[in-house]
Amino acid sequence: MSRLVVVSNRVGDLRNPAQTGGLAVAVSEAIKDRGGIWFGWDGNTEDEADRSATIETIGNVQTILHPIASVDYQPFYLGFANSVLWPLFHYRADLVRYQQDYYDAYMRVNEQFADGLIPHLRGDDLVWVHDYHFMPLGAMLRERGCGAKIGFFLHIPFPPPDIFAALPNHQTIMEALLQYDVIGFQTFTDVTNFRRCVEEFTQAEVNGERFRFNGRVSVADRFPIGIDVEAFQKMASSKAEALFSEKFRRNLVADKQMIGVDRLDYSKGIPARFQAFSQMLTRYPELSKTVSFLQIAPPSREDIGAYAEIRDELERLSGTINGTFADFDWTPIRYIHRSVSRDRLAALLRTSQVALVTPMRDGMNLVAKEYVAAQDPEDPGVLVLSRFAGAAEEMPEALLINPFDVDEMADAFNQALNMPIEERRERHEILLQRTRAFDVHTWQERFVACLSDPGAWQTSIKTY
Ligand code: ADQ
Repeated sequence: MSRLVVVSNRVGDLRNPAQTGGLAVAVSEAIKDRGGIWFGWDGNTEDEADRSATIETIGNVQTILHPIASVDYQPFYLGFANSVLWPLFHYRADLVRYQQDYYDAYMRVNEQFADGLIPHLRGDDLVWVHDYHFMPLGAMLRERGCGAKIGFFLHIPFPPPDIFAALPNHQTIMEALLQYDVIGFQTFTDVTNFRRCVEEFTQAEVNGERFRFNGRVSVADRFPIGIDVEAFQKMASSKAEALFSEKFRRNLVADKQMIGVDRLDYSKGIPARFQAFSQMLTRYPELSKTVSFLQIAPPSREDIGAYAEIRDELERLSGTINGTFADFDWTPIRYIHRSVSRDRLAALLRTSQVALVTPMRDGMNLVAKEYVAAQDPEDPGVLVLSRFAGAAEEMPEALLINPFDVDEMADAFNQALNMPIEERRERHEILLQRTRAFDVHTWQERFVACLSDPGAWQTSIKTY
């Protein structure tokens, strides 16, 4: 069996993968099965003269932590990755802050990663590169003579050609992507957008989801990521945490709780969600004091202007909404701006009657799946889900909403709070089935199977 070599920005803790979430669990599971390497950034932003990679061996797996020079970190990570690619791929061309030196640093860091990785590779390895930070890495490994199979998985959306064209050097990036044997996406929409970009921006021969370019054949498919359902269910029913969330809820003096859990990011649609909650209280005054809304949003990428702005906006909005509606014995919105342990998060999801997952655009959104897994099947809560989350493709039984339409959202929140138990059970049962069928293990196994034999891979059909 071939070894698996995983490349991602951050390397999970192989000794304690549960702490870093489902992705680390799935990746470490796959590497441990086959033996291999997990290669990524060492997390250091300080310069120590010629810092070298840190290599650690745990059983049949090596972790290699590679440095990024401090002069490159800012333009590579905050610059090109998160002020150009992230907004553009989330359809927010207005937030792109492109500079030539960001792009140069992006290419330089990818070259350094290729140089760092190549001596460790064998010809029969399966190399699996993750996410937008490393799109050109496969092509750079090829330039250095790598003949192994190399696959790429994009965790965020892939935009349509009109938006992708706003990326300076978009042609170079497209051609680099066609050096991978497998190019994996979260949804059919992403695969379709990618195919259209191949047609528009490259000379590749296109045959369905297979492309021939410069003598290499690549296959694109959807590999929807999921969660570790059993592990999350176990956390959600932990007694100690359940007690904590019950007590917390009683303190709110409201019968029902709505919950939102997101990294504080403009793509997650939190301000519109706050507005819709406010609109719901205006339209349905009988809900006053019966429901409170808990939003947990830990800080993220705070060095970038757009992230500082959204933080201010939410503080303003929650203040205004509480100022308008609160009473001596009722706080409508609780907004918690920090990270919460995974067990506590799971218990909070279980004890909330409605989850609001309303991103303007999202690759998948794991919180939607975590909410479904956390519910008590006898008395499950209701998931309100944006049509623009990748998860909506697999979860049409959620209450699907358009996050740009605040009125529609307000009505959906009210509908969710009043949904009869039979309907909640019916919707939940099928959502849980699907969350199980597309869990993180299936995701990992399907990708590795495709990468092992891309020529024989049958791309997935459009039904569930
Ligand atoms: P993210 O944008 O980070 O991931 P998401 O899929 O929702 O988004 O995953 C976030 C994870 O962090 C979830 O497991 C959630 O429980 C956890 N989390 C959020 N807030 C937390 C808090 N306050 N405390 C503790 N944990 C918290 C990117 C893409 C997504 C894609 C994933 C995986 O943007 O679309 O689903 O990768 O591919």
